[in-house]
Amino acid sequence: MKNILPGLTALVATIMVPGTQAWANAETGQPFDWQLGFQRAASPVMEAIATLHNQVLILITIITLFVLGLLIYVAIKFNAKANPNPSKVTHNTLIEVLWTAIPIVILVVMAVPSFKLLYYQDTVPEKVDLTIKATAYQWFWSYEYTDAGFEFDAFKMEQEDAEEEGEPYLLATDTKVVVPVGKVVRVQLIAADVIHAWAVPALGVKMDAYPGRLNELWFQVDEPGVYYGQCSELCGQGHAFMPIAVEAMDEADYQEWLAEAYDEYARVRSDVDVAAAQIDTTR
Ligand SMILES: [Cu+2]
Repeated sequence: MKNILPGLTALVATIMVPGTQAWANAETGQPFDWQLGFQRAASPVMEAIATLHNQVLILITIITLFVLGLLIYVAIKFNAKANPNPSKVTHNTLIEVLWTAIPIVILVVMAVPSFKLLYYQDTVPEKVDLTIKATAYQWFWSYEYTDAGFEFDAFKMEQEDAEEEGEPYLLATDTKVVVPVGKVVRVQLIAADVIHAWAVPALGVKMDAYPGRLNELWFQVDEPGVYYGQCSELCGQGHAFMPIAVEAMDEADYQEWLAEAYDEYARVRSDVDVAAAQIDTTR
């Protein structure tokens, strides 16, 4: 019963208060038992996605209840017992115009905020604070901090290590992507072998990484924390073993990390250690 309560609370709050994040009381940006809706939003884009989702949910609930009401009305009023001599009417121009026009109006009403959001998430803001180039390999990610001039690889964290660190296995990585809170981060995406995708639900980002083509996405993290994601394009047998972990820090902590990371990673790298990417899929 205790487990059902957050879900019920979320359901009631979602129905009663449009646009709220009913799951905001969840402690982390991760999924939890009996969750309804998305993971807790941690970026303006994800907040906008959740809001639009909740608004459309209200709209489809009203439409579904209306259609259900009509069906019940028809089943009761026009069944063979209640209505032994059926009407022979086959056309009613007014109703036909209405049931064409009203759905079109509803679709247009839905399209306006939907397209607004689509362009909002698609357009990288002019002022970018940090650019990270993510390269996808079978089966890990490599991150280059282009301005600072260093790069590192991020492999999945082994199960024993994840349990020890209290991090979710298959979502945690041995090295995290670190970003400052409240800053616009641009991620440029490319793949070295096959198509992969870089996705972090709490940040509202998901973008394919192609060989030979540079894609880009942007996000801005609202509060410090670790946000997990996964490769979201089937990319081979190790597809499930190339997670993404983004850690957002306050500016001061970020600068400290940056200095340390520079000392550790800045180097000229001749090639990627592909042998290290071989994943034991037997476990
Ligand atoms: Cu992949």
